[in-house]
Amino acid sequence: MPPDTTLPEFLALAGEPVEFRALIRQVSFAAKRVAAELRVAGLQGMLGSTGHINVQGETVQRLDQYANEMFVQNLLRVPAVSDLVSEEMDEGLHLARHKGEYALLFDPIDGSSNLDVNLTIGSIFSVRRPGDVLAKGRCQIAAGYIAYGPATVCVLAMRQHGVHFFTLDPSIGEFLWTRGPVTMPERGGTYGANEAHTEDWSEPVRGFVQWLRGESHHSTRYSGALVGDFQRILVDGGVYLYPGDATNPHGKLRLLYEAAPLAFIADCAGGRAVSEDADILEIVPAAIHQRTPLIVGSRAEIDRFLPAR
Ligand code: AFP
Repeated sequence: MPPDTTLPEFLALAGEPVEFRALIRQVSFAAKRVAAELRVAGLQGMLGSTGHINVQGETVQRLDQYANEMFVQNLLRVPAVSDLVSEEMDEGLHLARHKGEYALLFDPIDGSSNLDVNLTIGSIFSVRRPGDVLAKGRCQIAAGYIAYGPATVCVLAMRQHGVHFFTLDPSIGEFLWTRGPVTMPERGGTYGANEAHTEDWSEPVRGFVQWLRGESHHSTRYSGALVGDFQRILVDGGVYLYPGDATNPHGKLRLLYEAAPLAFIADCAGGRAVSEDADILEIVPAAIHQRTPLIVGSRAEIDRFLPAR
């Protein structure tokens, strides 16, 4: 792939339908707006909270609200998108006047606690058929995330083409193809988890982390933002864990727009994602904001925690 291939060119060369290309174009435009806002938020008084509590029971940061508005506004322009599900919206948004080929499920800002301290955060998205919003994650058409770090990188996974990285060139405002198809290493050298909850974890989880830390000589890398920790694992291998604990017995992360898209990306790259007793991609959601434990990463290491059936 030529190094200056833009995201739209890549999708056209890949033969993706024009409606799907329009959807990804608007996702990438929303991401560019969020990236631009993040660069100046501290200068324009856009940090801090709105004072509102969302459906998750979490305090909404100004940038959470801004990013959600950018995704909604931009996706409303795509006639092929009939349904939107967002972490920041209590209910799904159905657009009856639209044709109804795609639903977009997204977490507009993942890692909000990193906003005021200028650390990596992300946006996560999942593309489904409208009738599959509450189907298992294996039915996803595509999934991806944008990591807002030293560079802004869009990672997009599609079944037929694998996982590809596109890096934003701010001088021309385009996401340019930079690598892919990406394969997740079979094993890694780090694991990410909030070990303050160790005492609440199940015995199998505690034993697995003990193995990672001991016999497997993994180091800890945990940033407070799933997207940044996942990006490390996708490139270098390893494991990220957010198991159930006393505060979140069913896990903290949301299935539809956090765990399932990352599980899809991991699967397309040769990795694997499980809850504590099932493959994430096989879980049938009961509600749009359902939570799940998430243990994701290098297949050989995940298989050791939960042998593939
Ligand atoms: P926020 O978006 O509320 O900061 O949560 C981020 C997150 O969902 C995920 O990105 C992190 O890995 C995890 O939660 C951090 O949770 P803890 O602060 O409980 O470790």
